Amino acid sequence: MYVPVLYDHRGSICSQMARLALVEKGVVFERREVDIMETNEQFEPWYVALNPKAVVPTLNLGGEVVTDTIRIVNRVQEMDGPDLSGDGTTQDWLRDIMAPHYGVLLYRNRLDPDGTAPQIIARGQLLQRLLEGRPEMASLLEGRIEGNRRFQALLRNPDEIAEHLASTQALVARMAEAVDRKPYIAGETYSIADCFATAALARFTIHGFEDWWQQTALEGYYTRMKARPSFSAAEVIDTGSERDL
Ligand SMILES: N[C@@H](CCC(=O)N[C@@H](CS)C(=O)NCC(=O)O)C(=O)O
Repeated sequence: MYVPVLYDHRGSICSQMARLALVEKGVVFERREVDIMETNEQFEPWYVALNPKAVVPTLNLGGEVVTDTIRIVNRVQEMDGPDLSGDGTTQDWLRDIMAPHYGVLLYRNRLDPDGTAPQIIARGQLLQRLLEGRPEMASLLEGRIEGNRRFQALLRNPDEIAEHLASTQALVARMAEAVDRKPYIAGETYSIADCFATAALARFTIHGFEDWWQQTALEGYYTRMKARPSFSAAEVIDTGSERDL
C-alpha cells in the first residue's frame, strides 16, 4: 500500500481546500510543502514533471498524479470513507467558489500609489529570468509571463478591481442563501463543496470581508465549519494579516 502525498503550500487557498477534503474523507496522507513564495520551487523541473502548470496542489496516489483542485477533491471523494458528494449542485459550487480571482483580492491592498504591485512586477521579472535559464520550459513560462502582464494591467484598473469585489460579494450572498435553506452548501450532508466554502470564507475573513455575511445564515454555518476537527487538522488559516499569506 502507498501513502498519498499532497504537494501543497500551507497558506494557499487551493491547498487548504484539498487538505480539507483529505481530512474529511479520513485519508491518512503526507504533506510535501512546495515553497511557491520565496524559492519558487513550483518551477523546479522535478515539480513541473508532476504538475505541468507549476501550481499547487498536486496529489500523488501511489503514482497516479492528480492536479487541479476540483479534480483532486473529486478524486478524493471516490476514495473509501464518508460520502462527500453532496447533491446535484456540488460541481457548480466547486466551479463558482474557485472562480473569484483570489490574487486580485489579495494584491489590491499591496499597490503603490501609481497602481503598480511591486510583488507582481518582481514575479514577472523572475519568470523572465527563469525563461532565459530554462528554455525547455518556454511554453509554460511564456504563458505565465502573459498572465502576469494581464494581472498587472488588471491591478492598475480600479473599476476592474471593484467588479471582482462585487462578484465575490455576490457569491457570498448566494452561499448565504444556500445555507439558509439547507445545513450545508450542497444539501443535507457535508460535501466537498463545504471544503471549498470553508477555505474561501477563511480567506475572506483575512481580507476583512466578514461583514458581508454577518447576520446571515452563513455566520452560523462558518462557526459550525470552524468547529469541525478538520478545520485545524487541515490547517485552514483565517487569522493573521494579508501580508502573511
Ligand atoms: N486551477 C489550479 C489553480 C492552482 C493555483 O493557482 N495555485 C496557486 C496557489 S492557490 C499557485 O500554485 N500559485 C503559484 C504560482 O502562481 O506560481 C488549481 O485549482 O489547482
